[in-house]
Amino acid sequence: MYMFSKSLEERCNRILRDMEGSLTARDRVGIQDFVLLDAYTSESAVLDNLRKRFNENLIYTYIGTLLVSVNPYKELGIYTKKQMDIYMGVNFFELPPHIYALADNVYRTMLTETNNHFILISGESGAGKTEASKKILQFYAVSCPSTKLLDNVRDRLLLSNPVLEAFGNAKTLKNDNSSRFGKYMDIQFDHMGGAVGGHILSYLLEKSRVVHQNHGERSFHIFYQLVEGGEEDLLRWLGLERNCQRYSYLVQGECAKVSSVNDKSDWKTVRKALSVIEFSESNIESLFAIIASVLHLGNVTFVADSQGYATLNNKNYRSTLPFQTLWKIEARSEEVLSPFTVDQAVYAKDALAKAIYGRTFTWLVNELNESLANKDSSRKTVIGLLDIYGFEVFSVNSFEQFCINYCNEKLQQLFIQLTLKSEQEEYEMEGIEWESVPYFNNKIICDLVEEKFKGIISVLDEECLRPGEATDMTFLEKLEEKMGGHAHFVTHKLADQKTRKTLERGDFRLLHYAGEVTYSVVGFLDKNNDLLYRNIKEVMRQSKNAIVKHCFPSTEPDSKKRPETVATQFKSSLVGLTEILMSKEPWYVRCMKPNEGKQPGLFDDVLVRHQVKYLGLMEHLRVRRAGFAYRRRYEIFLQRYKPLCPDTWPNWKGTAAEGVECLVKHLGYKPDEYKMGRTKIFIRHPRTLFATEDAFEVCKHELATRIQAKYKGY
Ligand code: AD9
Ligand code: MG
Repeated sequence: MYMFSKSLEERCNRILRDMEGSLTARDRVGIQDFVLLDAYTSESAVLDNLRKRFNENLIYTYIGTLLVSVNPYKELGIYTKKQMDIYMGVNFFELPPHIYALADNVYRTMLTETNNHFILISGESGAGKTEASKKILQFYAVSCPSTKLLDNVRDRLLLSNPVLEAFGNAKTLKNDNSSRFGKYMDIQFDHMGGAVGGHILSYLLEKSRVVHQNHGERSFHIFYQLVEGGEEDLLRWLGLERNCQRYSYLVQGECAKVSSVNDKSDWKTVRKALSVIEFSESNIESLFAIIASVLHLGNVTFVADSQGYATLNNKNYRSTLPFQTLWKIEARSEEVLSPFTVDQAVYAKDALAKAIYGRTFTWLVNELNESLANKDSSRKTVIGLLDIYGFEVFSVNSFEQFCINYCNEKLQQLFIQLTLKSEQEEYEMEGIEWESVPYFNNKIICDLVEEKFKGIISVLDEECLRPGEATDMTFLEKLEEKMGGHAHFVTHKLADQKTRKTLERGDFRLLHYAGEVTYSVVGFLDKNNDLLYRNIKEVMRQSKNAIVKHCFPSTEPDSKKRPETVATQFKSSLVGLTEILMSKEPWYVRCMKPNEGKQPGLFDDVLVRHQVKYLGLMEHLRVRRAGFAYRRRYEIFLQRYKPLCPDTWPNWKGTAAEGVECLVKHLGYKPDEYKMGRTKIFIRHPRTLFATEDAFEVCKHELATRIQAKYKGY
């Protein structure tokens, strides 16, 4: 439980006690907040500090209220209940940096200011975003008020994670548990701070993974969990063998087993989670029947008949399967596919597998939302957690990486807008003297990708409108025509001689904020169109499987009206996300990868330096250092703290600004500790504000005692 009601003395004693018990000199290695670093403009000094702390297993460091985290790739024992207790209800800078301190600070700010917040967790693939978001959720689960009803919500919030991860995460070359979808989750709190509900928004699942994985990668965890962990009778019922090697869709990457992943025990967790979240047994059955049917579908092969048309290869036609859905798909699709060549039939089969899985994932998110929904209409405040797929570069990058990296580009833009840009604009607006800090604005890259009529997505959509004529290569040619000369775009044709050697004819390269990525255009048109044969949709509609039926509704817009392309849908959903985030107070966790080998204890200077650069940490630090950590409108500041000064209490007659001036003079603020803007007071260090807040607590306490004494005799 939180400490709001405890006296200041009690609180201080508790902090001291806890600190004595848990803090050692080791906890103070290096500097805990980069803002206090003397050589704060030196990248090397920042890097040294990060390395020094990392070597002592101190993975967290602040830049003001921003938390920098370096993935330790090992268990540190710093996420215990005891640690949570230490951080609960304690001022941000009183203890060593921790993700719990940030979570606690966001929570308490939300409660005192009754407004909405979000935590943007960013960093490249494998940097620790998903882990960070889980730690935050776990902290709230433990620290928020508890009742029987609230505990039920808490369990559902916590258990939604393993379910979503099973269906939406997979092993990639970068990360054994890589998020292959974007997730934004609102945790809703009532006015007492109880977690009363949640809502999840998911963004573009990488469903192509269902049918194809690159070498060293896997499909989504759930497939392996089912095959490895599924109960005997369940597998029998689904017609599955306990052997991943048997399923063509599971062995493309030739690494069905991963040492860091335990599919068997994860299966148990997911099964249990589905029950707690109250999925009905029939829905659970339907869900696993779909997973199994995708696996069976993957094993369907075609041979050419005497006319060269595709026909089902009967060897794989197993008539003993208990569920009819699959047969319908196959049996009917045989009719549908019969005029196809073998290649076309395989293509249609893969498209179907991807569509079924993608739509089932959407269904799953909707079901989780039903389960997390808070039916009570009273006003709630929320903390949003954004955990999206990180920036990634592979040896071959395709449409999926293009979308993922574009998304990261947008989040970087949001970060810039909310921190570097708006911060500086605010000083200007408030007339605060300020030496501006230059920074790289990645808007130019966002525009290159998304600008109406001109951007890469527009060109791609245009090509998708010319079926039969356009190809991936004509798309590339159009890009060359339109983007030629752009500082962040290059192709084989446009490149100078030296760069040309590093590009294939079918590539285009984008100079992203986080580094160069070369994309192969192969498959761009197809993946962006994401078309499914109408006949197949009709067959799916007749399925007996309740989820499939639901996912292919008869009211689906007809093919006469062109559906929006994948990239355009994604672009719109990111615009929607930006709007959601812009209406809330931002907090940041910047995650970093210490090395490319997922190794504990290895700090690769070059790699970390690169991340320090592109994450904009130096610029952020400069703005923070020169800036003012805290600002408040005069009216609000005066209203809260006026009891601290006899001249302002109980009523101040002059303007709010004059009242604040009088108040801070009385409190002994030194001239360099604060500045008076047009509408707000700016306070340089949080410690000044904390001292004021503590004085306020004491004053409140005294006031209450005096009032009590006064009315005692009545
Ligand atoms: V991706 O963009 O989804 O591919 P993330 O989400 O940034 O990526 P993730 O959180 O999944 O990375 O972390 C990768 C792995 O690093 C985890 O599976 C853990 O094994 C490891 N990790 C990350 N953070 C921590 C931590 N705080 N403590 C210990 C960690 N291990
Ligand atoms: Mg992740």
